Amino acid sequence: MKTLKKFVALMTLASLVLGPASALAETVITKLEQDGGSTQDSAPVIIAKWEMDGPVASLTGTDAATTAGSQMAASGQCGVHKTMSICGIVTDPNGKDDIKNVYGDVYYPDAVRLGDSHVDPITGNLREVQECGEMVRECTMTKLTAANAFDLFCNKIRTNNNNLPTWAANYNYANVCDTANEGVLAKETAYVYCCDFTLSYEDPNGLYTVKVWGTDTSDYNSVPLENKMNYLATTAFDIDFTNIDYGKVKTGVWQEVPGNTTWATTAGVNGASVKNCGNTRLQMGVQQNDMGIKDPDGTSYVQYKAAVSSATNYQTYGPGVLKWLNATLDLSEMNEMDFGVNVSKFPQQLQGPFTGTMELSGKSSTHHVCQL
Ligand SMILES: [Ca+2]
Ligand SMILES: [Ca+2]
Ligand SMILES: [Ca+2]
Repeated sequence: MKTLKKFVALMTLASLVLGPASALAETVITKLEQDGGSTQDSAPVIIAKWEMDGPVASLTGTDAATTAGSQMAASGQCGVHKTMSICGIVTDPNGKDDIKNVYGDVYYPDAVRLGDSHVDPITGNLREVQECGEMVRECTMTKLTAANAFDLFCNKIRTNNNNLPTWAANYNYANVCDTANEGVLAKETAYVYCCDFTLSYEDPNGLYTVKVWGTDTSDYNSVPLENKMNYLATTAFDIDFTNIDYGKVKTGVWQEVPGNTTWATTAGVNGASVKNCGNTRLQMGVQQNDMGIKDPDGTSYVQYKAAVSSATNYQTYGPGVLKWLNATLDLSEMNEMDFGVNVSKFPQQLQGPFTGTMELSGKSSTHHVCQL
């Protein structure tokens, strides 16, 4: 025992001599707080805010629907994003030039989980939500010239899209635009700030919270002004095949033509892949004609089957029937489409080869629910 105690004592001494630098890793607590930060009477004031079709430079003042507030439309094309401009009218009790920075913050719809295929359009990386309704991104705004600000808000929006803006209490078009009412844009006592925000073609449809807030030279933060922007549902898909060739088919034997998960840059024959290009989840439907394999009285001898993804079973369907396939494609998911045909009889009066048509349809499916 004595020997052991000595050993411990020696070890303690050794660590004292070597000091903290001998550690491989140490955690140190750091701390700071913002000088200013909390809202004060002299902080900037967000008078009104809105979203419109971008980019800012085109000063559109438009959105996708006449419904009150802002609605944005997705492209429905893979890789084609939507540029949305976020704007706010900002003033400050110390004068408009006391305003330092103004930001637009966009938050995902609360209830939506993105799935495993969602790619952030700015970073190019896969992105899942870490918490329900988390911030998508923040953009830093720049101010418009007084002339552009007045024309955009007091002419274009007031006249053509009157119900677009969200207002802070006690503000309206009269006390923003009319000289007789000391309008803040008419008298140039406020600025309009805007930024461009990229909505991916595959950002989920739904209600996004959008906040505009600012800071001043004393580092005081405004109260944010927020609304809900509705990214309207668009269901769309793309395929990388123009033909399905079943090849040589034996009577009564299923002939399968599996797809693949390799996207063909030029659409061709077989190797079928489908990709979700909308902002909803996607269910695929398929319908085929009888390829002319029938008797004169209309009796048909063809059956088909199809599946999306190798993880689901084939579903069979007859000619002329629209079959909705069970698998659902997540946002921007690409997957295979597998097809099969069974000809129970080749009528002797007919000669091949036989050709027909396949119609593919897409319909929206509800998003994954966020329950993190
Ligand atoms: Ca101020
Ligand atoms: Ca609208
Ligand atoms: Ca393919």
